[in-house]
Amino acid sequence: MLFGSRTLDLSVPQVMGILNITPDSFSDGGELWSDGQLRLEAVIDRASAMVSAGATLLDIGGESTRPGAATVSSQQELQRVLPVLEALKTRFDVVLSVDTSNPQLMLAASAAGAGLINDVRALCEPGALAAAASAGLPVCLMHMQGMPTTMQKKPAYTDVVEEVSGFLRLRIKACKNSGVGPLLIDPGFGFGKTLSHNLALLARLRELQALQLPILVGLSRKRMLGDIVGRPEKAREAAGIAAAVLAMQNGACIIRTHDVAGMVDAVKVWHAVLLQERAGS
Ligand code: 9MG
Repeated sequence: MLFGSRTLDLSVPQVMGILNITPDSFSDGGELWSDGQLRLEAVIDRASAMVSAGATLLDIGGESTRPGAATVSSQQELQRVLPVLEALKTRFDVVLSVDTSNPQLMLAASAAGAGLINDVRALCEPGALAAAASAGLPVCLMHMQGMPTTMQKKPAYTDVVEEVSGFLRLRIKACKNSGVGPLLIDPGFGFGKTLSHNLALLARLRELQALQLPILVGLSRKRMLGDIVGRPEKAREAAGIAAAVLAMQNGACIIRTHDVAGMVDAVKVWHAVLLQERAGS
């Protein structure tokens, strides 16, 4: 699949490293900041470590979607993300994804060398469909029930897999009507979902293949893993790998993670077994 100027073979799962550049993000927020300033050298070092470990995409986020996180203005988000994109695009031969719902940033990021728009609001913000169409980049459409500030208050579904799938189907249609694409889809683990909803989505992820689009998943360090293994965010790597392997087994082809090296090894093992299976022994 073509991501801007770079092609990735999605028949082998690809690992997307998370590069949160917010001072208050979920899990690793703030580590790249000092005295109220983003440390560009530290961002480059973090990106370099993830690329060396085998990430083929980096997801750059300037707005935290953690439940209850502070909102950022459009201008602040642009000021955070664009210098990072500029710094990374010439240094690393990977797809730079921009985690944003902001139409202005979608356009500016496309001009600055981004290869993917990752929108947790599935282009529902006013102007987002038109901006993504003009940006001309692939878009990952994620499902979320509610909005980040309130989404974990009382998530409710009759059949979570059917409802996530139905929502994505509508957004795919809206994108096609507006000339947006190519598309990827994401069930949005943890976004307006209880543990039981998340587990149902993971167990039945294969059903989303009916939408005939590449599936991206983000499970890394999430609360659902903490609820299962009882460990703090930074000690959930093994749990995240187990969940990602299940997701790959059920059709996921991009894995969004904080912990790239271990995930790359897991993908290699999973893929080696797949090839052996296909060889028929
Ligand atoms: C930005 N972000 C945080 N969690 C995510 C997830 O699960 N999927 C995608 N696509 N983006 C996410």
